[in-house]
Amino acid sequence: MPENFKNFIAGEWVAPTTGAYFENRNPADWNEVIGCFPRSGPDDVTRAVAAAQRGFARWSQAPAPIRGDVLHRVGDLLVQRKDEIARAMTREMGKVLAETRGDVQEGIDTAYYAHTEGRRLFGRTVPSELRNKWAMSYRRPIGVAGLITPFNFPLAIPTWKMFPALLCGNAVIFKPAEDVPLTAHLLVEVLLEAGLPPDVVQLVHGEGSVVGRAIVEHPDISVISFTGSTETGSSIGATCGRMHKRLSLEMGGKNAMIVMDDADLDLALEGVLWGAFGTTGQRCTATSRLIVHANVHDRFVQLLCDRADKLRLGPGLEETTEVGPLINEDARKKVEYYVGVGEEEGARRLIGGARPSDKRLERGWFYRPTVLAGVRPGMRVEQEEIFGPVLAVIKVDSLTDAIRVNNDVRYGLSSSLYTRDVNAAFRAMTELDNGITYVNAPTIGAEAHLPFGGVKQTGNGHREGGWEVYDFYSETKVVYVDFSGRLQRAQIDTEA
Ligand code: UN1
Repeated sequence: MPENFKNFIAGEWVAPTTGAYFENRNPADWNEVIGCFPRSGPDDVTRAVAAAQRGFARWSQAPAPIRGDVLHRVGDLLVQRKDEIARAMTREMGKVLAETRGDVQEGIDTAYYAHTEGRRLFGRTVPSELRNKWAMSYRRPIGVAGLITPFNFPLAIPTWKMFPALLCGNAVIFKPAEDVPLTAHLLVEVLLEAGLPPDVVQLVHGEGSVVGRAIVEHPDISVISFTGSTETGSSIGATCGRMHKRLSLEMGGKNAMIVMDDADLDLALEGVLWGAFGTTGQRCTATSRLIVHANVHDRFVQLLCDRADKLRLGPGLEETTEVGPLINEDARKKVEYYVGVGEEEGARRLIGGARPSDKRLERGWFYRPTVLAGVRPGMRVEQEEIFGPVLAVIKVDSLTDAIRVNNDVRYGLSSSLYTRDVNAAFRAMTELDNGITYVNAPTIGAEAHLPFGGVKQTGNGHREGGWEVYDFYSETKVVYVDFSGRLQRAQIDTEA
């Protein structure tokens, strides 16, 4: 019998009030049940919020450097448990071990960065316009934050949200994606072992339409951070707008790599293989469009297909595997649907477009790396996020065209340009309409200490990571101290 896992609410591991559970299966072999996790209901969220409010009352009073010390210990424990967590993550999520180790490493980096921020959290002291008066700002915790996270970075993305939220003195309610509850469980274990006061973190498993919704709609949760689809993000945005909640959204992408005719093609080839087929194409930052200059198009696409067709599919736990499975049946159906759409639209399927024939892989959600050539701007496979190992290739005649094609989608997360021309590189840096642009590197691989996020319908103006996210999880308070001993009227009593 698979183990029944629990929620963590009010300082205890507890069964859900619903008594219901869902199965967590290995996407590389769906016969393997990893465990059963709570299919929680709104009452579990209500209990979690009450506990988080108690947690907040205490934790918000702890000095920020002390909060930072707890996060340092979290980083140390993640270092110790890196391999164990990576293996658990590969079992439930599917991506290869090198990548799940990288996912844990991103959490470690985020923890150590948060620790340093505990001794910064800068406010400002600025001159007052009046004599004998000081004017300054500092940062205060907000309250209870609701964090709703996706399957593709089961550890890193929760830490991007949770560690800054905690460092700023908030309490958190964590609702991980249904596909990756085990990694979430392990992360909460680590937080508790590191000495985080138990009421400060609550873990509530379950479905987005039930638990996620209850979190978004709860009046005592004042901050929401969500990573996932643009459609869900829009509806969360409507609720948060109505309820005056602070909201950070990180949503879809349709990221392009541009390869100019003066590019180092060997370098660009390694880049596109990693950007398009790493994580089986399931990154928000994945390279899903390849925009190639006509002068090198045929040669580059040939090189790409030769290599991509040889990528080794298999279970992520095997060290020789290069591409793991998709996350679940719906994900594979979506990929199959879009490959069909692309062919109907007139794209040419050069490789892939099918499940692997290998019998060994028939109980997993595998799909072969797929390259669609002859894609024209405006086709659905060029515009819509597929979230799988499908690359749409568009031929262009100039950098101007390449930039236009890159920008002409509703998303704006990351972009990439391969060239040896410094002027072209700087022009692209200025004109590519994305939150992140890479020069001579693929569209994936953002580092934890820089702001991460996109423009247009990828986000709503906030950034995760780096220094900027600390503004999101704190409230600015301004203090004026008038030590003149008399009434001074701003904007009126000014004198040189
Ligand atoms: C995501 O794709 O949702 O930049 C996050 C990267 C990773 C994070 C990706 N560091 O590819």
